[in-house]
Amino acid sequence: MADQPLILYHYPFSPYARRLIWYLKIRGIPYCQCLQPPILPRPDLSTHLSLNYRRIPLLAHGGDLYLDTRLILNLLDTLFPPPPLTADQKTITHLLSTLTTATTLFFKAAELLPSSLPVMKDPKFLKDRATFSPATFATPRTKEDRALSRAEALLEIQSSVRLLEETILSDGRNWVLGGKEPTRADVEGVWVIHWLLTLPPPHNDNALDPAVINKTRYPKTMAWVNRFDQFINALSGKEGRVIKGGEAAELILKGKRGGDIGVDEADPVVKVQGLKKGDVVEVFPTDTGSAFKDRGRLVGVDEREVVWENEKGVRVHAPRLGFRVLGVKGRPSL
Ligand SMILES: N[C@@H](CCC(=O)N[C@@H](CS)C(=O)NCC(=O)O)C(=O)O
Repeated sequence: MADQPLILYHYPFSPYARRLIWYLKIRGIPYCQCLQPPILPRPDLSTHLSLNYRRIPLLAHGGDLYLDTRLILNLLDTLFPPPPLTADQKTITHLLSTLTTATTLFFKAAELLPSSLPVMKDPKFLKDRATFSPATFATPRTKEDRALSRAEALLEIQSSVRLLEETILSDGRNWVLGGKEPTRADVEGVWVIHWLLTLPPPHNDNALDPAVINKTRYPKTMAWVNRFDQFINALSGKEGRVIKGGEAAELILKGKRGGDIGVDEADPVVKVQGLKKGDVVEVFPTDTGSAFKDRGRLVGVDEREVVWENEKGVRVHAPRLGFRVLGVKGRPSL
């Protein structure tokens, strides 16, 4: 199945999308990219593929469409297995992913995006993001509340930088797993702090107060982010071929599909709702973009992913953690 095309839907300034682009480039995995607007609507997804999910990035592999970078990185490792890791290396990679994708870290970083950034003054962008993350973008706050909230956000980012400085990078290694080149572990650890540090000046300093996050306090982490940035910059020009939404949809709709994982009847969510293969389900993320729900016939569920087929016949995969799967009883049509 690694012979099926990979199509990445993204826009380049998405820090989540960079997780994938970097990994694809570091591993030399060929892919195509279908560029999306940073705000809705995205007809390449909503019209061509009948998808309501509003987050970026997504990755299609043949006739299967995968949501969420956590699931997508695991897919890439299944399709293109990296060199074997020790148990300790697997643990570090996994825990760094947990730190940056399953905590409030990203939301704190988003809170630090400075109002000096043109996008943060764009009413269309702010209105769009209010439907994505009401807690961050739609909650009215006084200037003082906002200043305190940003200060607390900076403290949380600082604490994650200190963690890296005092643990995994403390022995002066170049890369998280100690090899000659970055691995998935570096991608998992670096993307949030890299996002803010590499905002164009002066916005980077407006986001991360240089009196708090600097080379003197955190020399190893700052050098590592810089090293990673240089490594990635040296790979520029190796981006995938850009294709239009129509071509991408055509490839997906006629693409070969992967194997069927079946419905695990012992799965707690399956069991409590009595879900069966073919039932109509509604699936949506529970943290951001929760108002954008997808429907389809249940194809499979295990502890890692839920798979459904939507009205266009697209087979969609979402991770289990951070997503809700609801049986739609009494309304069996899509
Ligand atoms: N857990 C998701 C989060 C993805 C996410 O929040 N992406 C942001 C862009 S960096 C997003 O979708 N923002 C709203 C949008 O682009 O519509 C993942 O790992 O893919």
